[in-house]
Amino acid sequence: MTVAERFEAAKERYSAVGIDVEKAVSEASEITLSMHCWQGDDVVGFDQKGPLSGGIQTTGNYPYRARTPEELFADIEKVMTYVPGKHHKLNLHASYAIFEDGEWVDRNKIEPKHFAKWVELAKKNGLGLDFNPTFFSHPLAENGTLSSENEEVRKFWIQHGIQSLKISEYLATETGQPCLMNIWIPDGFKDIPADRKGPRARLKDSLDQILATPYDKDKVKVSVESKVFGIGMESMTVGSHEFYMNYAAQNNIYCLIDTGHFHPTENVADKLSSMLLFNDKVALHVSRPVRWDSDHVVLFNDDLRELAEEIVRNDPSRFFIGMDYFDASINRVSAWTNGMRNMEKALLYACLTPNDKLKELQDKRNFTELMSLRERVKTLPFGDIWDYYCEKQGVLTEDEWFEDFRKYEDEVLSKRG
Ligand code: RNT
Ligand code: ZN
Repeated sequence: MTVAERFEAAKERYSAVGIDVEKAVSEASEITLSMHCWQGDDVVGFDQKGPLSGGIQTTGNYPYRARTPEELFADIEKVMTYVPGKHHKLNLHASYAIFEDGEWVDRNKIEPKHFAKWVELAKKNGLGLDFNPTFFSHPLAENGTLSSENEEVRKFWIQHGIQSLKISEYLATETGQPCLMNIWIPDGFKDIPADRKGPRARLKDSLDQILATPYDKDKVKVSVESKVFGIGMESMTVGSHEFYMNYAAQNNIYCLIDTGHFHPTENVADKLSSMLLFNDKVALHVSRPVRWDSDHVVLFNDDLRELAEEIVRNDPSRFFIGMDYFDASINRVSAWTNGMRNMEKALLYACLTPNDKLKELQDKRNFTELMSLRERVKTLPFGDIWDYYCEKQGVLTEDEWFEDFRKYEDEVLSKRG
């Protein structure tokens, strides 16, 4: 059977539970995902020689890591050919500044021009751009950044934040779309701190100083990302969830919820509706926690489906959906692709869920039928709609993309040293 034939048959099955498949397909394709640039090179970036630091780690040594802007760009373009959806963005980190003609400047001096090549890439591929200052993998980030007790160090990182605002504004101007600038810092303590308030007060003051810099609030949206712990920061993180939730509310900026940054038994999907009652938007880093790590490749699993359902039920345009995972133990291009496609799958799956009907059953407290309908939906031929969705947008289907990727690995990636 062709994809079109399978689609027609599947459509009938979905109509039987009241789902308008064409509408679902078109809704899903309008949702914007921001693809992180850092899966392609193990979060190494171009501005430092040292190792990744800040309580995040990439493990594994699969070959063919992108080592230059050209290689990373080629891989990004390849991944994008496998991702359906019409309006995507690329999410950059400051450490991916591109220096030319032997120039190099430190993070407190980076400027828009160091991201001109990224703008070119974005424009060529019709992508928006988001930005993250990089408060890790740097000699001055070893003992705290925005919360540091060393005033010189703290000043350096405040200036990095200010430069990042300028760069974000430039990215927004160039792409004609708002740029989300997300702040995550690795500051924290391995063991029980004697003073929790001091570091948090300094973080608050540092953020105040960064945000006091004039910037165009229509173009740049600022978010702050919390984390419950990091490797080597097991006892306390300065940027906790309570800290940022209050800071964001008071300063009219956004909270970013990374799905890997909570205790493993917390349901992150459950948090979104609460956030939306008090904020016009919520920012996300979609990631997959596994025990103590937060950044495994995103899979099409229950957690992701529940997250996507919350997004779809509560108006996808109220979310900044960024991806955040990295794995160096498998091919980086296929890891990247799987995570992006899985997010797309979960959103399409959520659009193909009879959400109104399920809500009605809940409101009638008819939990008997609610459970049964939910389970019935799970056995509908979702794969046939997914393949149609891919094909319609000129992207290879589930049976096809991996073979094509293999060719890229053989013909392009394997030539890398
Ligand atoms: C780390 C945070 C942060 C980073 C990226 C590279 O735990 O999730 O978002 O993953 O900024
Ligand atoms: Zn994150």
